[in-house]
Amino acid sequence: MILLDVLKGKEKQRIPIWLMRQAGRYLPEYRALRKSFPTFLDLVLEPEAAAEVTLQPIKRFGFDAAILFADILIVPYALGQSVVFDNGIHMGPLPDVLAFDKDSFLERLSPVLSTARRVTNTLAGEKPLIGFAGGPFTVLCYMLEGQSMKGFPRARQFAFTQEKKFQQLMDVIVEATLHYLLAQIEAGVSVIQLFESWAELVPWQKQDVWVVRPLRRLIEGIREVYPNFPIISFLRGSSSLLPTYVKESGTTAVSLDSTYDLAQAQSLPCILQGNLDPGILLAGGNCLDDAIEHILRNCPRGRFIFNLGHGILPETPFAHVERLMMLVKRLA
Ligand code: 1CP
Repeated sequence: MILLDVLKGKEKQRIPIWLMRQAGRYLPEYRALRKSFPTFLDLVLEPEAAAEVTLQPIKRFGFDAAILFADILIVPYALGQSVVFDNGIHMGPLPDVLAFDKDSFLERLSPVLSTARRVTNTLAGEKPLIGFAGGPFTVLCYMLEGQSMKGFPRARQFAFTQEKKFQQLMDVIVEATLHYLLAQIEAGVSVIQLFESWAELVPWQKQDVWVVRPLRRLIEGIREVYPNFPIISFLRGSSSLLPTYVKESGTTAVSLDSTYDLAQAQSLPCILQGNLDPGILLAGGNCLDDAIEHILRNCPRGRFIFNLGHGILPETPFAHVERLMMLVKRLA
C-alpha cells in the first residue's frame, strides 16, 4: 500500500495520490445516490450507502486511499447538538457538553464505525482507509457559532472573553474526538487525518493553546494505544505555525494549503501532502498542467503525497481529475 509506505518512510516507486473531499457532489454517481436520502446526514448514517460513496472515487479514478464518508460535524451531532446540512450549516443550541458520556456518544456514532468496517473489508488490504476528525478548535467554532459564518465572529468573541469556559469545552471536544478516533482505528482505518480547517482564525498568542496542544493530545492519545500510528495534520491558513507544530505535535505528515510554495516547504522535517489549488483543478487546461508539473518538480520525493490544498470544489469537471491522475501516474 503505497500511501502507507510513504507515511512509514519505506521505499516506494511512485508518488501516492488522493484528494480531500474526493467523495461528493462533483461525481454524478454521488449525486444520483444522494437523491435517495432526504438529508446528507441520513446518507452518512446509512452504512451500506456511505460505504458505497466512500468507494465511488476509488472505482472511478483509482486513488491510492479511500477516506471515510462522514463529516467533521458528526462529533457535535453525537454530543447531542442538532446539525442540519442545507445550504451551509445550521446547528441547534449548544448541548450540555460537560455532561459528556462516552457510551452514548459512541453509540450515536456506531453507523459511521460500521461504514468503516464495511469499507475496510471491501478494500481487503489493497488500499488504506483514511479516518478523520475535525481539529477541536474548528469543531468548537461551528458549535459556538451555530452556522457556517465567515470569520466565526461569535465563536471567537466567546473564546476571547470566556477563556475558562472555552477551555473546558475544548477539553471535552478533545476527549470525545479521541474516543471517536480510537474507535475508527478499531474499525479498521489505517491513517488518521486531522482537519483544523479554521486554524487561520487563531492569532499567534493562542496558537499553542487552541491548536498545538489539543492536536498534540489527540496524537499522543492515539499513539498510547497504537504506537507510531500515521497521522496527517491539516492546519489550513496557518503555514507560519507549521515548523513549530511539526516539532511539538509528533504528526507524521502535514497537508499544505495552496498558499505555501512547495519549494519552500521542503525544510519541514516530516512527510508533506498537498498543495494543488482546488481552483486550478477546476480551471483545468495549461494552468492545471503547469501547476502539476511544478509540484512534481519541487516535491520531496519519497516523502510526498499528492493532494489538493483544500477540498475539491463541487463544480470541478471529473475530466480534470482524470487528467490529474494521468499526469501524476505518468510523471511521478
Ligand atoms: O449535501 C451534501 O452532499 C453535503 C456536502 C458535504 C459532503 C459531501 C458536506 C457538508 N460534508 C461532506 C463530506 C465530508 N466532509 C467528508 C468526507 C468525504 C470526502 O472527503 O471524500 C470530509 C472529510 C469532510 C470534512 C469537512 N466538513 C471539513 C474539513 C475539510 C475542509 O473542507 O476544510 C469541514 C470544514 C466540513 C464542514 C462542512 N460539511 C459540509 C459542508 C458544506 C461543510 C463546510 C461548511 C462551511 O462552509 O463552513
